[in-house]
Amino acid sequence: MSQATPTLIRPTEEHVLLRDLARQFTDERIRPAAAEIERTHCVPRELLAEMGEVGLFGVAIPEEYGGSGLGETGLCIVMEEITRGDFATAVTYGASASIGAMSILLGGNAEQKRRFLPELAAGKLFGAYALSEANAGSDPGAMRTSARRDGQDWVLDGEKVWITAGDIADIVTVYAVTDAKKRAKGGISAFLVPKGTRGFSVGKREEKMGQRGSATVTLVLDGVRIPDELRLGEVGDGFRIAMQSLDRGRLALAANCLGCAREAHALSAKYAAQREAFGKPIGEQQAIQWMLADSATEIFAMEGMIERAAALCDAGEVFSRESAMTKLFASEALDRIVDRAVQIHGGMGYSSEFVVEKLYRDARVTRIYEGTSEIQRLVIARDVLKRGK
Ligand code: COS
Repeated sequence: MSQATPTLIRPTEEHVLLRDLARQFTDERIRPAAAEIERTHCVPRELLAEMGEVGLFGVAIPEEYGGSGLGETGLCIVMEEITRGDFATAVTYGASASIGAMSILLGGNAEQKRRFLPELAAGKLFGAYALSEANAGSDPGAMRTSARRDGQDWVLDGEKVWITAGDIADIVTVYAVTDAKKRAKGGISAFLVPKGTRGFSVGKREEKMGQRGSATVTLVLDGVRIPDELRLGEVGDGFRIAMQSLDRGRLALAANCLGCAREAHALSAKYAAQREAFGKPIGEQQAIQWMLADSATEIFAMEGMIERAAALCDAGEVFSRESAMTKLFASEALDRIVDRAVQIHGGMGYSSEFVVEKLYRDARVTRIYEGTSEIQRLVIARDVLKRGK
């Protein structure tokens, strides 16, 4: 179901080519596999490897580190397109290409970037991001995972929960308390923990309402010894790295919402033109027309917000507020759009034989993960009060 209109108002030629590539890959490789990915609860490693081969993992990584340097704008384009085929595949991809790689790009020193980013860009190394804990979701400053210095090493203990792709990641950015008195104010540090490190293991896997193909796991750290050279940023800089990575992650997530919304809307428009009631297609009934009009309008707003926020990010501006606004609006609009899609499909929309049933389930978590809607409002309101506007 290809869209004729590109998201960008003035896309560069490279961004147009990138969208074509991501769209073709989605239509040929991801969409046909989506039902199987959902059924088996697994995005095949071979599919991720293929995405690496065609260059999708390096989109937001600068050229000097082996990426294509197409920035957050490029990443949003890929996220949107892949999500049209399968949300679970897109979030699995994003665990490495977005939030996993970005924490190294934002927090790493030159040596760490040279060592890890080219392999992440090629999709040969898979990254992930581990911040949340059982009692520290919206309030990560309350985390309990600790890192204590021991000679040239650090020893990490604790448990991280809700980690996307934590089961397949080769390298995980783990945030841990290094100063319990300071916490979010300089008492949290970031560490790169390679898979296979002694004491580092995968625990429980969540059974989820939607996005079932993407693995969401607990990671257990039991006396995990990490050399100081795998610490990201300065000691105490971890909270800043985590938040800056989330600024980008939230924007990419808004692009996921846009992709899912487009799919639900296109399916609804097609169904409304075909399905008849009272002697004519339901799309000719005003009740259905209003739903289609509202969804089209919200999709248009999402496109504009994502484009502007990504442009700010790529220009090196602070965009925390814009990222939070875009994530808030996109996830809440998506919720309304998938709800309308189910309503338009009637009883068929409630059947797992129809894709909109899956889209409805896939969408719900977007108002929760990478910061709930309530946290986005908090970020926005704090900035309003700080700037006085
Ligand atoms: N960019 C850079 N620095 C940031 C930042 C950002 N976006 N957000 C916060 N910081 C800095 C602050 O400037 C502050 O630094 P100083 O100590 O130098 O002043 C420090 O981090 C602490 O910030 P703050 O006082 O705002 O921390 P809080 O504990 O109040 O937390 C919120 C702020 C609620 C916004 C943060 O905890 C949050 O985003 N929570 C949701 C987490 C989340 O999204 N979880 C999902 C997990 S990932 S799937």
